[in-house]
Formats: sequence, structure tokens, C-alpha cells
Amino acid sequence: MGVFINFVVQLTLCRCVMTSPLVVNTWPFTNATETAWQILSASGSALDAVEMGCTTCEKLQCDGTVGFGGSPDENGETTLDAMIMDGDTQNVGAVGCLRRVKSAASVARAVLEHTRHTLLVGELATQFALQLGFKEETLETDHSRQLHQQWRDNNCQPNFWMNVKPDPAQSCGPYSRDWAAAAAAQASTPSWASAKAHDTIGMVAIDSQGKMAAGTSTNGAIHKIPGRVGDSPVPGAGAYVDGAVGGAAATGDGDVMMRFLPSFFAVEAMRSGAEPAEACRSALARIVARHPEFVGAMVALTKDGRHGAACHGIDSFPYSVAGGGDGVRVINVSCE
Ligand code: SD4
Repeated sequence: MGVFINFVVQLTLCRCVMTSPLVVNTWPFTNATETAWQILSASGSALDAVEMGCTTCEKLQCDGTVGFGGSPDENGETTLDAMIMDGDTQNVGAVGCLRRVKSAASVARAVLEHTRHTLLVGELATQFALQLGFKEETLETDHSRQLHQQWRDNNCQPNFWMNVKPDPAQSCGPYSRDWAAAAAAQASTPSWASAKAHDTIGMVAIDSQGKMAAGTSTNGAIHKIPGRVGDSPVPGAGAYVDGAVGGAAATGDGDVMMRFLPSFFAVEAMRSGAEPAEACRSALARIVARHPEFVGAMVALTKDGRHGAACHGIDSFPYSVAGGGDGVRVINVSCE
């Protein structure tokens, strides 16, 4: 009997160790995973882990597509989108098109902690951040200035305009509306897929108390039209988490993704019993049915620590995991 009880206790303990804490994030941004893991393994909260994991990527300018100095818009300015979602309360804090403040994930956390709002945008999000003591500094670097100059020198190609004159496939703006082009259903100019414009960090974590959080941070799409906000700060699009089920995060063509709320979709699929990879595949399939050329990927994590990913329009998608005593690992998923 004693042996049996001991066995049950062991099994219970083993289940705890296997399921919590754990963190997954998009792409092989292992420094971010490591930061989050350090927090989680010291009994820190999932919210702190996600905030600081994303902050690490902002500081390291992961792949040039997170943080300052990347993806200049048509005016050469880098602006940031970020979100943080609490899986326990399902409260969200987010910023879109944040200007001149580097730590977008922490400003998103401040929206979560210090306001009853969900999403603040643009110059006024900057004023909010400054009021709370965040530092104002340029997000431009030599690299972002060079990217912008090259784009200008290349007649502003690629860009995100359509049905305007002069022909956006050949000329820079300013543009005006061209109804004739719209009537002729002219192909729009190449945008996301042809531009080097991907690699947002999206992260989902479970802490030692079994609480979950999710978050994102990105500088969006390169050469975007000023004012553009992508999917990353939109709950259900860039990320979503329900601590009773699990969480998901997305990366890719945000202009398309945010119309389909793929992270919400994946969490709901897991609620209905789908495994994480299958949930991601179903969410992406819904997008691909309308947009066969879609490029993007997703990662998902259940509340008991099962994780998986799916992708479309690229060959494979690496995501990072830490938990269960294995250190940080990168798992590569083939896209279907
Ligand atoms: C956006 N979804 O702003 C982001 C970009 C991205 O991988 O994820 N790239 O559209």
C-alpha cells in the first residue's frame, strides 16, 4: 500500500514537473527564450517571463524585425507593435505604431497594469509611455536609414499601395486614387511576401503556478504606409491565451492574418480537443483558403505543456522551447 501511495505521489509530482513551467516562442530567438526561462524557473510569473522575453528580442533587434532600427516605414521611421495578454484574467495591454520608445513590450505591459484600455496607438501611445517614465529616443539607426534610402533609390519598390496613380508598381508617391486602375483590377504591387519583412516574436508561457501569458513584439512590415498597425498587438490575431485551455502566437503577413484571428482560432480548436500543431494547421488553413499565397506561421501551447507549430508559404518554421529540464531547444517544423 505504502509503495502504491508513493507511486501515486511520484506520478503526481512527475506530472507537475512535466507541465510547468514552460515557454515557447516563434523563430530561433533563443536569447528571448532563455530570458523567459530564467524567470519561470525562478518561480517568476508568466507575465514577467513574456514581457522580459520579448524585451530581450527588442534589445537584440532579433533578425532586424523586432525592436528599434528595423522595418522603416515609407518615411524612414521605425514604429513598434506589441501586446501582452494575461491568461488568467484575459486582460490585454497593447501598443500599435508606437513611436520613439524602444521597449514596446513593457509599454504594452503598462497599458495592461495601469489602464482599463486594451490598445493605445501612435503618437498618443508615446505620450502615455513618456508620462509613465519611459525614455524617448530615436528608433532610427544607420541600418534603417540605409534600408529606407535603398528603397527610395529603387522607386519605392516594393510597397503596399494599390489602385492609385502614379502606378505604385513603378513610382514613389504621393499618390492619388485611381478608379480606372481599380476597375481594371490591376494587380497590386508586391508587398509582404517579396519584402524581407518577417520574424516577429510571439511567446506563450506557463509559470510554476500554472498561470499562462502570451505576448508579441515587432517592428511590423518593412516599407509600410505610415500609420499601419499589424496583427501583433491585436488580441486573437498576433497572440491569444486562455489559461483554461492554452495559448497561441502568430508571425507572418499581419495585414492578412488579423482578418482571421488565427491565434483565437487555434485556442478554440485546442479547447475542442485539437493538438497544438493541428490547431495551428486549422487556423492557417482558414487563411490559405482565401489567400493561397499567404506566408506565415504559428506556435501553440496547451495549459498542460503540449506544444506544436505549423506554417505556410515557407519551407520550414523553427520555434524555440524551454521547460522540462531540457534547456532551450529549437524545433523545426516542415510547412505543408
Ligand atoms: C506584422 N505579423 O506586423 C507582423 C510581421 C511578422 O513575421 O510577424 N513577421 O505583420
